[in-house]
Amino acid sequence: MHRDGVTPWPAELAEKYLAEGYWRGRPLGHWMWTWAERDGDRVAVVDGEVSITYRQLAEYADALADHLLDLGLHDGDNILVQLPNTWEFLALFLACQRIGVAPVLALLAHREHELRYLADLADVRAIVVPDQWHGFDHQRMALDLAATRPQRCEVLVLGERHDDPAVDLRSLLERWQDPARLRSRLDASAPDSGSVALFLLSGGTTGTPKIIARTHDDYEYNARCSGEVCGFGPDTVYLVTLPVGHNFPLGSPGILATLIHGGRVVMLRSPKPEVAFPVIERERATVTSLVPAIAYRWVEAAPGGGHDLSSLRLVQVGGSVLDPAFAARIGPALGATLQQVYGMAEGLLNYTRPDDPVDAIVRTQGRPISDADEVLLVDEDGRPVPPGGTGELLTRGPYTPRGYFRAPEHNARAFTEDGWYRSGDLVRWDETGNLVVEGRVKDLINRGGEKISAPEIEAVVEALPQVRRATAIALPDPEYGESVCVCVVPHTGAALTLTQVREEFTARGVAKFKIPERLELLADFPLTPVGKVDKKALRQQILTAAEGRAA
Ligand code: OOB
Repeated sequence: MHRDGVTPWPAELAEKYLAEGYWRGRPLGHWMWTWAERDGDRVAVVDGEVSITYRQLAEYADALADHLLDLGLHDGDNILVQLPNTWEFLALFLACQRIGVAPVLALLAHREHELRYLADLADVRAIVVPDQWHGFDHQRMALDLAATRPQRCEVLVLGERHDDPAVDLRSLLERWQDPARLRSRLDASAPDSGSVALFLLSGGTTGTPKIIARTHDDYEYNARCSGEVCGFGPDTVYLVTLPVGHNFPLGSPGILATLIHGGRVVMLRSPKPEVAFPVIERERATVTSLVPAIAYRWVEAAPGGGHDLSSLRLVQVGGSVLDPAFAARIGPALGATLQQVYGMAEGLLNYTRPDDPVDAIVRTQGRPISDADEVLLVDEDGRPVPPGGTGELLTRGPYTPRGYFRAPEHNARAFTEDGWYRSGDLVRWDETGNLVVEGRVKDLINRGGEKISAPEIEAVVEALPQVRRATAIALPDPEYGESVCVCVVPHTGAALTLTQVREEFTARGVAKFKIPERLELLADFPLTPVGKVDKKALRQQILTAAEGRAA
């Protein structure tokens, strides 16, 4: 079903991608049964004590899809999904793929502020949450949010349902009908492969967070091709360490490529080494993906950690800058090959190849997966930079959509007229033929791989009565790479503390990872020649002052 606000690929390109086999013209829900026919009795997903075969997974997903239809959800509807790394997430994801319902993949860290925005933007018809997570009552939050939606909005709960309007997600998996009959009925209502399969949250844009509509065709290709590049196959045991709603563990190559290539997915609730290492040993995990902040903890914990990690072959690290000196330690410490991943929810995926020279693996962020990926590096005026020069990466290709969802004004800036996505990343081609990320021009803070939009933070702080102007910048952080610092010009005579700022974020229900870790009160901001806040100069000013204090 067509959704308003999705920018399609130009028709002649879509035909080419289909004709040349980049896109295969089948929805993900169709592929689910292809996998089940191929590998029915093999284990598809392990979650703690639970092991589920490919056939069981497909049958659970079908049962759930049938119930979603009963709840009134159908092709063209969107739902908000905020779930931990569980096999039920996967069943729900696939159930949606059967019937054309597109999940908007939120993070567990998101709170009312983010969920309300996403629910409005995608006009969601259901919200799926755990009952509780780390002491927070997601069920209550979802019920409150659903109650204020202009249209009927179901709340599906994984865990203990504590309120009447909520639906127990597990009960929808358990009620079985004749699987064969159900299967042919659902086959008959399969969505179009060019329609939206899922919505990813953008980590790459400026201003309010945007969402990216990924189609069945493009996302299947993105995962399949990534899996080929990374050597995924039937013996792959992929450990899901990062939150499932992220593009990296979901489809780069992640969970989907593991299923496409006949491997086994192992769900993990927490990336902490003390949780992950015993599971790697028990399940003989062969590959996982990490952000640098977590890779750091693993490397620190591995020697003498007492766990057998010898099954690990490939450790993928991406999402934010990886220091080359630290990168060099990862492979030896974990007894695996490092693979750097420079990706984006907007599409383009770059990987170092397992057989690249060690030096390239340690120093570069890899190269695109597809011969149909186009990459252009441009200067501030949009002109291509000379060979070897650094420029903003622009990209187009078979899995890089041509616009954000329902964001026409923003799209006019984020995409060029001929459909290139402006990544906001400053990169260069290295002599090895791989890309190196050198910096960025977009206004965000990358905290351990979680992207935080600076204007979103500024809007919250500027609403405080003490504040005349606020600006948010990234400061270096030993653990997360970057942390959020807000700089404030207060009204005359007004006093403001970091605690007050943080309380405002909490009161508004903003995700914790976005809450500023530092506050700087200033008389004025340095400005650029055109009168905008000069964030680079501001950052330098604060770092220099801090050094002065330390000396
Ligand atoms: C991944 O996706 P997003 O959408 O959360 O963030 C994309 C942005 C990129 O534009 C870039 O600024 C940054 O994150 N980034 C990196 C990087 N990988 C991503 N910066 C430096 N080095 C890297 N290796 O972060 C993502 C999606 C799929 C796979 C891997 C990461």
